[in-house]
Amino acid sequence: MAYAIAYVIFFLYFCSRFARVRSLRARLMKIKYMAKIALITGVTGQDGSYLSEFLLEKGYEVHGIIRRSSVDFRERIAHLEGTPHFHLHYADMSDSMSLVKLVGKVQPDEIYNLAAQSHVQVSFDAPEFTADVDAVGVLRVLEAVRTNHLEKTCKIYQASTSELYGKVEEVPQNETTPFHPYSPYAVAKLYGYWIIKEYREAYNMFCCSGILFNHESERRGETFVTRKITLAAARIAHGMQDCLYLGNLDSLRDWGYAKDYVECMWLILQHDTPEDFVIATGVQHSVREFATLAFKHAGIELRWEGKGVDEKGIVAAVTGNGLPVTVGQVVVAVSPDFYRPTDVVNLLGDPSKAKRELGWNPQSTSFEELVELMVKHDMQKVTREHFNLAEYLEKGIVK
Ligand code: NAP
Ligand code: G4F
Repeated sequence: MAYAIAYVIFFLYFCSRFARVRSLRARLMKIKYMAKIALITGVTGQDGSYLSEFLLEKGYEVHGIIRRSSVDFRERIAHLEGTPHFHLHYADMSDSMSLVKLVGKVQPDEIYNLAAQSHVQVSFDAPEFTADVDAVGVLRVLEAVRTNHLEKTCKIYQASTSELYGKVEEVPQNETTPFHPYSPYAVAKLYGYWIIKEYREAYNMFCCSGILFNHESERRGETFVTRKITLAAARIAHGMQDCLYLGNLDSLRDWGYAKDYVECMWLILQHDTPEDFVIATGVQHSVREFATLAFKHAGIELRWEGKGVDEKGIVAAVTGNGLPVTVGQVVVAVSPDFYRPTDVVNLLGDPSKAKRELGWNPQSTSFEELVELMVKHDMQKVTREHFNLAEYLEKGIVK
């Protein structure tokens, strides 16, 4: 009898040890094969959508923050919704508690903080909201990580901007160029840049800023100048709009392709040490040059006449078949509505450090290719367009 009891006890003990070893082994296997977890704020934006695709392809589990809105269709990420390893959560950059809870729940290895009120001109109309989201929002993300005791394991990418150089103090701009922010947006982003640097030094956190110059795509918001131009060129070529109204045509930008730039965000977090990087193409063009090339791809050659507010873009030749425009017609005009109280007019980035240390190719998509792909996309889009934002833009109702 005693033998039988001893045998049962031994058997039960053996089973429990075996189960524990098995569960430990399962846990180790899970750690070994577990996908990295990324949390993206601003997942519905231009960059957030490309970054989600990029990280999912790399095998990440991707979590994104969305805001409640009266329209539920999230155009840029609609194709990802419902795919495995892609999860959306409600939170807001102005709501610390929502961020603390979400970071605790998701336990991310990497956070990409892309959420922002990202329109420079709008920041003059809504400066306080811009400061709350673009400046204090960064602090809230950092504190959410610390509150959940993840500061040793969770890396953070901050979407910083060439707008920090603002009223530029040198051309081209690199990581050592002094900042001179020139809009409420840039001032808010400057706080984000410094608080990231502060937490890196004070708490030894792996947090970095990518100082990204303008990057565009067929998913670019329709009120940024490049997309406003490509959409209008397409609409004018289809007889759906008469004239495009712009602000400062002399403004110079270093424009790259957003899809190329999200790779850099990831590379910055894979670097051995947490550092800030300028991400740019090193090539500069004016708004006027962008418009000339965009209209050319839509089948309309432009010539320019006049100066300042009186400058006009006039049809010089029609190269597209059967376009409803005539030589001599004014298709671009200037409206002071699109002038800014202070404007940043000379951005040109020096991406040498990113090239050297991250092995990133700053010119995988050229300016010419970028303009062409955006116009091609919009020529197709306008034929199926119902929502008439461009008409509002033409009338200057929204900026
Ligand atoms: P975007 O298309 O305007 O996207 C901004 C994103 O932020 C959207 O997903 C938006 O959500 C979200 N957002 C705004 N306010 C929020 C809030 N209170 N709570 C949660 N989410 C909020 O911008 P982007 O061009 O992708 O740029 C991404 C980031 O890079 C931004 O921080 C921008 O300032 C910075 N940046 C952009 C460029 C550029 O050339 N694109 C250059 C340098 C830096 P909704 O969809 O709900 O509005
Ligand atoms: O396309 P934009 O509105 O972009 P901006 O101001 O450079 O800001 C973008 O790039 C920044 C990086 O440098 C980001 F941080 C920011 O989030 C955003 O993505 O304007 C470009 C230039 C400006 O000088 C503006 O004055 O184009 C000029 N412009 C001329 N006419 C116009 C217009 N801009 C807009 N949006 N609309 C016009 O009609």
